[in-house]
Amino acid sequence: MSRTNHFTTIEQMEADTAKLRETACNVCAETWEDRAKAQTPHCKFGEGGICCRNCSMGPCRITPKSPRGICGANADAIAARNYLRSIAAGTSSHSDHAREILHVLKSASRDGNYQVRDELKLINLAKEWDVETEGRDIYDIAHDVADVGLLEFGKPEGTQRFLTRATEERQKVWKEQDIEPRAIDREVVTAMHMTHMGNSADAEALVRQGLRMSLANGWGGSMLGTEITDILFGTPTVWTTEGNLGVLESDMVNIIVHGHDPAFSEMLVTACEVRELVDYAKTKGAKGINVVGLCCTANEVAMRHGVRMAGNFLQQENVILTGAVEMMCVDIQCIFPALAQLSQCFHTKFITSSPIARIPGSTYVEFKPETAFDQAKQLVREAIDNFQNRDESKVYIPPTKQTATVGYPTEQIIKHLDNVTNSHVEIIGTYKPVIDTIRSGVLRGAVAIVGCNNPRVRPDYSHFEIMKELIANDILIVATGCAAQLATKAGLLNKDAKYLCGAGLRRVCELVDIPPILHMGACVDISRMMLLATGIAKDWGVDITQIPVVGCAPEWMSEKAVSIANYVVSTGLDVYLGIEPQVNGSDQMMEIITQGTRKITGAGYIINTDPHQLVKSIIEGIEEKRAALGI
Ligand code: SF4
Ligand code: MSK
Repeated sequence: MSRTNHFTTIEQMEADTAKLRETACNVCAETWEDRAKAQTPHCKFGEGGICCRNCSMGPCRITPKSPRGICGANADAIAARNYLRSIAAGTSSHSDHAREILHVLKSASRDGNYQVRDELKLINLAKEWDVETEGRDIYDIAHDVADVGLLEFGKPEGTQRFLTRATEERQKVWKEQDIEPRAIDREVVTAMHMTHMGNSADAEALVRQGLRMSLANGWGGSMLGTEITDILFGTPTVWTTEGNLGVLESDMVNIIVHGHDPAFSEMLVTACEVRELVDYAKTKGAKGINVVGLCCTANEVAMRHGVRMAGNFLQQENVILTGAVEMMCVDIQCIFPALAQLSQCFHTKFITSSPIARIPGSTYVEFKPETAFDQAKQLVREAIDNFQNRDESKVYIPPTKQTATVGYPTEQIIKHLDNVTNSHVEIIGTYKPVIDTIRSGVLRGAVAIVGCNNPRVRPDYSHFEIMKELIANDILIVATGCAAQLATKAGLLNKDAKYLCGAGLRRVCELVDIPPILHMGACVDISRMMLLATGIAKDWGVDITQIPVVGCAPEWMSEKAVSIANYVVSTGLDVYLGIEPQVNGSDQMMEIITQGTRKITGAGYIINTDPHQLVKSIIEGIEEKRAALGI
């Protein structure tokens, strides 16, 4: 048997889904596949971004016969305004998530529900922000840091503090192009103001605001979210865990944590380890409590606790369809409202916890930092009580799962590089070893693969095909979000995946003892990738636009992804998209997002819905950058 037979194919994943859809049929439930079919064909005006309902004179739709809305806005203005509003929603989502985490830091105390777990990171951030640290209690420092962070959202003057982490070249570009982001809330409010009826109709001006607002996300909200989460819950470290539906256990109480904000899931994970509750589960006939993650919450808890991962975005209904879930606890973002109704076909308790994500049919338990642990223990107790209500005739858990090595924030990447270079003191703590392997051609470059699933394409297929092709061509991958989850399910985060790599990447994996795809976290953690690319450019001594590193979102779907793609482009890295942004009703907008931004930031989109063509252009793009560097 070849080593590659250890991996799970898309066909195997689809066979599991097909079995679960039989269960759906038996309980008269619908799934996203049914709803996607019912929504097809999609509205062409919506797809092209040329339907405007920004005032009640409309909605106005652009056609050859009616090329302007009632106010005179044309396709370019309407598509650009809709695009900017998507970036505003995405920026708001990541940034509001960060704001919540900052409030949790503000509430942290030595004897409270939340403590500071990474004191060094807190001290470093305090110093970066000129918060006094000498002789002070760590919690006083934490509260001051939280206050400074919270001001990033609404300060009346100045730009985002984290911009100074970027290369000097990037900072110069942002200043010269007038896209340095000011307060996060201000950038979103400005975008909403610009897109109000009777304001901007200039597509380029609208896209420029999109770039600036996205930077308020990537180098503001998202970076804050990641930093503060690390301070509160610990900077991730490397764990070996497992992923896919086979992590659900037939003889244990299964609790799912789903969403993005780890403040809730961290408490639930801790509560599931409480001896008294584990014993209580045993009195109810279960062997124990099995807490597993879904979507980006899975990434968060896997890389801090090794918690196993049930799957990614389009797998969320499959998890309930196993019939073996006692409770699903959700926080924010990417949660199908359909889960509430689906849970009612089984014994599953569906718990919402945030005022940001209220879903009819759920049980709402508003999670508060002051009472978090008691609330988590109460929920776990209720899940245990629910074990006896499981209907065995409805249970089918696909056995498929894979081993995964996760948890490679920049700190871990540097640590692993240091481990293999400890005889060269001058390159300790730098990216120079990886730069040397890229320069010499052992590695051709690196790609950050991020993003969701989208029913517009065969789920997970594009991720899988692109990942396999890139590693076979000696291109290292860093992954976050649901793309990282596919890599988990497929077995590509297993160190054995080196057998799918080209000779150069395989050698690097063996030497550094890493898988060829490095799991960097949740979608909010793409800020880690920006710092990684920045570190490589700084240590290389070239502009960030020159390094053979690019971003790729093969199956993106959310407005967060639109904001992310814009901050990656603003950071100077090309972004390869497998799903077309909804602006193709405007030729000008298609030109701006693929070419026009290059004049502003030095980077742009390359779009191709065929994953094989897309990966071909990624490799060509990387080789072009190498050639331009003379390597
Ligand atoms: Fe129509 Fe203009 Fe109103 Fe939009 S803002 S709905 S294009 S009239
Ligand atoms: S969960 S934003 S589907 S990555 Fe972050 Fe996955 Fe995309 Fe949500």
